Amino acid sequence: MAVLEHLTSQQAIDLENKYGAHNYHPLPVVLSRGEGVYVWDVEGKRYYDFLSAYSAVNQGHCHPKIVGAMLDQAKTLTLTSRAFYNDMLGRFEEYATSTFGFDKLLPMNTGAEAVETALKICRRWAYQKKGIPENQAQIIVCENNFHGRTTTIISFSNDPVAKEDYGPYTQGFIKIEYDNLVALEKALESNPHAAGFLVEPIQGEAGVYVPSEGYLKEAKALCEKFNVLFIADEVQTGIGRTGKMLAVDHEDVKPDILILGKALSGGAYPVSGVLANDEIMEVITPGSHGSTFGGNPIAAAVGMAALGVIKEEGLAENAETLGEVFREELNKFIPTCDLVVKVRGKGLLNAILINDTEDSSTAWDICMALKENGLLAKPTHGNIIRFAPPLVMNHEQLMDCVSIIIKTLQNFSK
Ligand code: IF1
Repeated sequence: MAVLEHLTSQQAIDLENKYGAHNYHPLPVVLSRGEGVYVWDVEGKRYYDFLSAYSAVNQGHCHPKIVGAMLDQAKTLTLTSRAFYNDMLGRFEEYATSTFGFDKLLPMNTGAEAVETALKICRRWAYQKKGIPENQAQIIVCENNFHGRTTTIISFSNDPVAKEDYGPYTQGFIKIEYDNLVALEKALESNPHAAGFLVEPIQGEAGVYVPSEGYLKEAKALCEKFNVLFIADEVQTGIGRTGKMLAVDHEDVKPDILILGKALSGGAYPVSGVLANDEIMEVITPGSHGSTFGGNPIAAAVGMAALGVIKEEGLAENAETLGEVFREELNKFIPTCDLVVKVRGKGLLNAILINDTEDSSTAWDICMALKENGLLAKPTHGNIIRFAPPLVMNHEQLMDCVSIIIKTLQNFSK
C-alpha cells in the first residue's frame, strides 16, 4: 500500500495491528491533524485533546513558533553528534539553565533517558563526593512510581504489567510509600549509603495523585539533613502543566537534580534533559555519558522555542486559572451523581475517580463515549480518567469541554 494513500480509520488500525508490535492498547481513533487544543481523525471529525500526548503537547498541537524553529533549523543543520560543537546547543543550555536556575544542562532525548542520566549522576556523586563505598549506593524511590521503561527503571517499578519477565533487575533501589515523610526519614536513617531520593511531584500513572501540602518541602529538608540528593522527575509535571513552570515551584523547592522531558519539546521532536549545579554535574566527564542525538541542533532550537512559548503566552498562569475552573465545575457536578467520587489535580493535570473497581471497564467505556462526543481522554486504571488538555486552551473552550464531560457522565449515571 502506498504510504500517502488516504486511509480509513479501520485500515490504519488494521495496519498497526498487523505490522506493529502490540505494546499499546489505543482508543480506536486515528488522528491525522492537530492544531492548538484540537485534533482531527482521518474522517475529518474534530476532537478536543484531553491527553496532550501525556503532557508533551502543553504548547498546543503544531504551535507555529515551535514548528517554525524546527523547520528553519532542519533546513540548516540537523545533527553533528557531540564529537563536534554546534552553534545551537550552547544557546539552548544558556536559556534552559537561566530559566530554571541551575549551572548546567545535560541534554538527552526521551524522559526515560533523562531519568537514567539522573540516576547515573547521583551514583557518581555518591562515590566521588559523598564517599559511599564502591557499588553500595542506594537510591530511594516511591511505590507506584512511573519514570519510564528502561530495564533499570522498571527494576524499581511495582507495576507487574511494566515489569514482569524482564528480569534480572537492577539493584540499588529502596522503595518507600509516596507522600509519607515518616517512611522517608526512616529510610534515610537506616541507610547510610542512601545517595538520592527520586520523586514525582505529582504521581501521574498512579492516577494524578497529589501529595499532601508541604510534602515536597519537608522531603527536600530531610534529604538535606542526610546529605542525599533530591531528584525531581518533572517529565510530566514540568513546563507549565500544573500551573507553575515546575510543580516543585508550588512549594518553593529547588531540587538538586531536575529531570525534564515531554513538553520541553512542545510535542514536536524528542527533547529531554537533566539540570544540576556544578558541584553535582562536574562528576560527568568526557566519555562517561552521552547520546548521538542528545543536544542536536534541531532539539536545541525546538527546546528554546518550546520554553519561550510557555513564558510568552503565560501558559503556566493559564493552566493555574483554568485548572481551578475545571475542578470547581466538576465539584459542582459530583454531588449530583453517584458515578464520580472525586476530582483531583493541580493546574491542568487532573483526574476523576469513577465509583467502580480498578479492574472494571467503566473508565474505558466513558472514554469511548467521550470520544463519540468529541473529546479524547484515556483511563489510567479501570476507574481513573486523566484530563490534561493543551495549556493554550481558553475559558470558552474549557467550558465547552466541561459541558461535554458532564453530559457524557450524566448519560452513564442512568
Ligand atoms: C508510555 C504514564 C504519563 C513520566 C515520568 C519519565 C517518563 C514518563 C514522570 C518517561 C512517561 C508516560 C509515557 C507513556 C505513558 C506516560 C504516562 F501514564 F505512564 F504515567 F504521562 F502519565 N517520568 N510517561 O510520566 O518518559 O521515556 O516516555 O519520554 O506510553 O509509556 P519517556
